[in-house]
Parts: sequence; C-alpha cells; structure tokens
Amino acid sequence: MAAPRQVLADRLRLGGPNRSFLGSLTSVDVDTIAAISTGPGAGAIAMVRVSGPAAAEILLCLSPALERAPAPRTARLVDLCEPDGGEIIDRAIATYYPEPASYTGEDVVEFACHGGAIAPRLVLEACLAAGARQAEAGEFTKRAYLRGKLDLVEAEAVSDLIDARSRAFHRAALRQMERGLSTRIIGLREGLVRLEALLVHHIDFPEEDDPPVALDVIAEEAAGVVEKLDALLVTAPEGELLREGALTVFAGRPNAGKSSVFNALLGEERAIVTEEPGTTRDALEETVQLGGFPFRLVDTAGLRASEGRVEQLGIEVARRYLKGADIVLFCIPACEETSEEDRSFLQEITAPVVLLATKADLVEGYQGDSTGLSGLAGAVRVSAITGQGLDQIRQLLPELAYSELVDSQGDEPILTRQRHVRLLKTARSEVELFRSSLVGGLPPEIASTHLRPAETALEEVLGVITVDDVLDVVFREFCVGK
Ligand SMILES: Nc1nc2c(ncn2[C@@H]2O[C@H](COP(=O)(O)OP(=O)(O)O)[C@@H](O)[C@H]2O)c(=O)[nH]1
Ligand SMILES: [Mg+2]
Repeated sequence: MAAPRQVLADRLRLGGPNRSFLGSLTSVDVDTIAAISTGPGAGAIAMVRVSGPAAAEILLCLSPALERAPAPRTARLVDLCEPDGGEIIDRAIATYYPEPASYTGEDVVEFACHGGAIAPRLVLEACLAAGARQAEAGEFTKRAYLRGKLDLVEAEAVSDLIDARSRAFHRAALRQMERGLSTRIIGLREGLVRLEALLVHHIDFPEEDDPPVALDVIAEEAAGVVEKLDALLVTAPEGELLREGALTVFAGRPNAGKSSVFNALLGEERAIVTEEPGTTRDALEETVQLGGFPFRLVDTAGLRASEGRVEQLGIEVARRYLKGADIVLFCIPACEETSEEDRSFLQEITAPVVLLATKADLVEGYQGDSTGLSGLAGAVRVSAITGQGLDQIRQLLPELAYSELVDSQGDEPILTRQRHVRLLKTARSEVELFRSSLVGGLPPEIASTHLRPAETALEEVLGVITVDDVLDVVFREFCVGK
C-alpha cells in the first residue's frame, strides 16, 4: 500500500476538474444546511440555498405540487408552503443540483424567491422547519473545499471576490479563482518533486547505469525554482495593499487647500472647507479607486505648531497617520513660500512624498515650477477650483503605490494574503538552503532534507494538508450563505 503522503502527492498531481484530493481524507458533514445567500435589504430577488443529503426532500416538502424532484439544473416555478401543508409563503424559482455537479459537491437546491424583509426569511424558516440547519459563515464554500471542488486558494478567492472594493483587487481574486495561483503553486511543487527524484537517482546510482544528472545541474534547477518563488513574492507588498487600499495621507500647513483637493478627488464635499485655518481636526478617511486601484485617502489637520488643545490633538492624529502612510500628499499653496516649518515636517516623513502646489489658479500665468516652491521643483500644480492637476494625481498615485502591478496588467498571479506569503517565504528559504547545501558540497542526503519542508509549505497553501485552525480562520471571514 502506498504511504499516505504518496497518495496525497498522486492526488495533487491529478489536477483537472475532479480535484477530489481531499475527498477521502476529511470527514464531510452529513447534515443539510440552509441560508439566505443574498445580502439584506430590499431587492427584487433573494436566494435561499440548501445543501446536503436532504436538499431534494426539503424542496418537495415545501412544494406540495411537485411529485418528484425536478430535472437537474432546470428552473422550476413553484409555490412554496410551510411544511405539512401550511400557508403559501412565496412563489419562487427552484433549481435542483444533484451531487456532485453543484457548488458544494452535495445535493443543492436554490430558491430564487422574492426579496425584501419577509419572503426570504419565511422560505429559510420553512427550510429549517423541514429539517435543515442554519448554515454557518462560509459553510457552503467550506463544504465545497472539503469535497475537493475547490482548493483553499480558490476558496479564499471566493471570499475576496465578494469583499473586493476595487477593480484591481477584484481582478486579482478572479485570476485566483480561475486557478492562476493554484496552477503556479502546483507547478512549483512538481518542480520540487522532480528535484527529489533526480537526487534519489543520484544517491542510488549503481555504477553500471547511465551517469546521473550532475549535482550542479540539480542546484541550477533549484535556483530556477527560487527565481519563480521570488517572482511571486515580489508581488506581495503591493498585493497586500490591494486588500485595504494604499494609505494616502494629506499633509501641509492649515489652509494649504488639503481638504479641497481631498474633496475634489472624492468627487464630493466630504471635508469642510473654510478660509479659517485649523478647521479640520480629526482625520477623515475615504476609500477611492484611482485607475482601478484602491486608495485610502486621509484628510488631516494642518501641520503647525499650535497652542490650541483641540488642534494639537488633531495634529497628533495627523502625525500617527503620517507614520503609517504609504504615500503622503504634501500641500503647499503655489502662491506662498515654503516655510522652515514645512521643511521640518517634510523631514519627519519617511513615506514617498508627492508635493502638491495647490491653488494653482491663483498664479495662473506663472511659468516656473511653482511660485513659492523654491527647492521643491517637480510639484504637481493643482487647483480644486479649475480641476487642474487632478488627473495627474489620479495617474501618479497608482504608478507610485502599485508600480509592480500596474506593469503586469493583471495577467500574473498576485499574492494578496499573509497566509500565502508566509508559506511561500518558508518554501523559498528551504529551497535556497537546499541549493546552497549542494553548491557548498554537503552530501546530497543532507541537502535533500530541505525539499520536504518546502513541498509541505506549498501543499499547505493549497490546503492539501491543513489543520482545523487554519480552516476556521479562512472560513470565518466569509458571510453566511456563501
Ligand atoms: N483659489 C483657490 N482657493 C482654494 C483652492 N483650494 C482651496 N482654496 C481655499 O483655501 C482655503 C482653505 O482650503 P481648505 O481646503 O480648507 O484647506 P485645508 O485647511 O488645508 O484643508 C479655503 O478658503 C478654500 O476655498 C484652490 O484650488 N483655488
Ligand atoms: Mg482641512
């Protein structure tokens, strides 16, 4: 009998649509779950989803007019009643997906019922009365994963797709759901298995056989794997930014025009604009998409030495944001001189700074860089009144915050999750240790001890091997009904 590890490896190699490498390894729940899968609030249609062995039975129980389960994957108009011949609760479209050709891989029934506050609730309650259990967050997708319909990376992508607030993150999640990242990781793992095989051949090589692949050739192949891992890892810093958005903080003295540019980029009057300096005290944060990339724009209190207690608090908040900023938009009115104070605040900032010469409309005819900005050449001249320079900011920010991703056009897989990054870093360092051990002349048997941990790390990304804790963390962040 093959060792369990080998079984896993063989299943992983299967790939393709029937990737049921987990099927026999994990106990699959046998109760039937139900949930409202659409978001709350008014809507023409809502969906109640049922998955598990009793799904068809529940459908029949709620639809007395049906004599048997309808043809698979065919929409049927049904009057739904409370179980045991109760009142009619809705007229809905029911679709039956017998296992294994369903989202979860189990028997699934989907009710497209009327939306709003009452109908979906009643349909769900009828399902529960007929024997289903309320699904937990992410439980449908968890079942799909346990049934081998999805690997863990794809399951995570489902959650990302729902959470996406920018086109770029949505695109990354979609690629991930199309197995872009999984395929890449499976390929890398196969590369490692091959290295292992070459090395075994080298170690066991009988004298009369063909000469084995030279160790330096094996080391070179390992270097190739490291390179591919690096190509993925290089996307991680920006990939992780895609999730929340790049923190882009406005700074500059009071009355510099920060709130006005902030509002102009948002396209709404979010922050109060006045000619009285020092009005913005708290930090205001809004998420925007620029060129499809997400940014967290933060308007802050003006930076200046202040006596006022409230203003000082505001300045403290601004400082904290500036510390964590990915980009700082430093505003100085085009018609004013930079002050010592501006310069000293600028020196505190460690993030990349974009200088904005604001209120450019006031110095319209001026041909130089900016009137007062001596020594600050290259500032973007902007006017919240004429709109000058706004497009330039919209273009500049994605290039600054997402330079790697802007270039790749979204075709390559991107690492957007800590979990993936951590495991791929482990894999990388193990493969590198393997390579350097070989090059350093250590016995191949010793070098090879680094291959298994690397493979294990890759398998853990895909979820071929997982502990329940990991699953709990992954699926907890889902909404109920997915
Ligand atoms: N002419 C002109 N005035 C502006 C412009 N942006 C802001 N202001 C004025 O400058 C003052 C301060 O603007 P505000 O956005 O509140 O600055 P903040 O204190 O840095 O947030 C207000 O009176 C605005 O109307 C601009 O582009 N052109
Ligand atoms: Mg302001």
